[in-house]
Amino acid sequence: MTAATDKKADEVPPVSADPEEEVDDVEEDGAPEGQGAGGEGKKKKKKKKPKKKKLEQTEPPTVGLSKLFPDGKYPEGELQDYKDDNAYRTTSEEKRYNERMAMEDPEVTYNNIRRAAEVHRQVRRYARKYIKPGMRMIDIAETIENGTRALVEENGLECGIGFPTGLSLNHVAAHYSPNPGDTLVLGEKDVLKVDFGVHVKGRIVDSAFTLSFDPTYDPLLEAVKAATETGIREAGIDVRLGELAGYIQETMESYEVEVNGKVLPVKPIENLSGHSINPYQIHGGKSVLLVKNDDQTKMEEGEYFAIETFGSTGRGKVIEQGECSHYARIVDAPHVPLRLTSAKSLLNSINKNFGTLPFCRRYLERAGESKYLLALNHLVAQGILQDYPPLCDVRGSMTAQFEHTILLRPTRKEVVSRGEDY
Ligand code: 57R
Ligand code: CO
Repeated sequence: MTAATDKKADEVPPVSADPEEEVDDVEEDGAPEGQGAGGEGKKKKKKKKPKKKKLEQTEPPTVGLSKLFPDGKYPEGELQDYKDDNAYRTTSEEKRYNERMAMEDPEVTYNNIRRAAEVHRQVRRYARKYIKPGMRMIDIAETIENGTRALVEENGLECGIGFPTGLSLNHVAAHYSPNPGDTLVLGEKDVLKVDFGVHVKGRIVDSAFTLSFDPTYDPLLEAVKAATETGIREAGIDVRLGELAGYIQETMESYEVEVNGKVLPVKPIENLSGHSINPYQIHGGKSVLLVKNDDQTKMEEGEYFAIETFGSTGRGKVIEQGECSHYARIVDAPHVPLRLTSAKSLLNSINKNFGTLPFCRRYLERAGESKYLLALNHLVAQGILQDYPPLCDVRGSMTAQFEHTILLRPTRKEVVSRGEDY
């Protein structure tokens, strides 16, 4: 609530934009309206005060969120209590105290994460309405990216796009984004995974959903949505990653989908995973696989995870296939001297524009780079950049994905990217 609104009775009303408006309704002699000298009888029409229209988001989304949240406080995500021997945390004074302590520091990440999450919700709300078969993948990607840039009020590496907009289709499960010149058009029968990220001070909100325009694969989407919800519900402080994978697998495999009269089991994709997230680092090193395994690693208090599951009607295994669009600097990559000058200047541009945040070729061109491919591949070959080619199950199979980002706060689990849509 900005100063303007919480006006105390005794305060002189602030001079609004057009002083005219103020004066009108106060007669010189203070007499009630219309009764004054010379105005006998003629009832002067009381000009209605134009109602302050509440600033709303536009379509396509263009209004920076600082305009919609003038007090800078962003909405909390969905709160889920911890279970079993961590349930005490919800009411534990000590936990609430040090959380409050943490909360005092304005810089604290929570509000930054929630601002990024609100941008994600408002951009995807428009994307889910706007995306239709017949559209070019590049137009879909740029509409999402322009929305993110406007709403997060992009400002260099302070806040902006978290990673390349994933628009993987059908048997392609992840890491496809259109490259410059891509003329691919979304088809009626396509199953589209929309996976995009927003960051504020390096705190990346990573959330994804699947769209289809034909009901055939609805059971596949239901299976994956339920498996992701199981992952979110079962995640928690001290939970072992291998066990969590087992719960996700159980839910996923309890579904099947009938395609052209053939009943196909829904398989979790065994070599894809959710992941911990660190500041400016999309994969923080801990992977939440989708098939039971003996990874005894525990989730810890304060950690930040992307819980995502992938289901497939194919082999349930992906391979790297097709032209690469996704790249990221390898965090603490060994320093290697670069002889190729074009590679040196490309690396400078990458450090300036992306740092360790993932990027794609379109973002390089947007940053003014051209004829960069040789240098790009050289930086990959030198182990300075990691390339992330599209991850594909067998042609003809269908894959789906749902993803939310969760925060393991001392007292409760916060599903920061939760929305009314998924
Ligand atoms: O979330 C270069 C990106 N991520 C964008 C997102 O799971 C990611 O491979 C990474 O741009 C780089 C995976 N797991 C193995 C480690 C077992 C994939 C699938 C989902 C995705 C896209 C992901 C993955 N790995 N890192 C985040
Ligand atoms: Co992710």
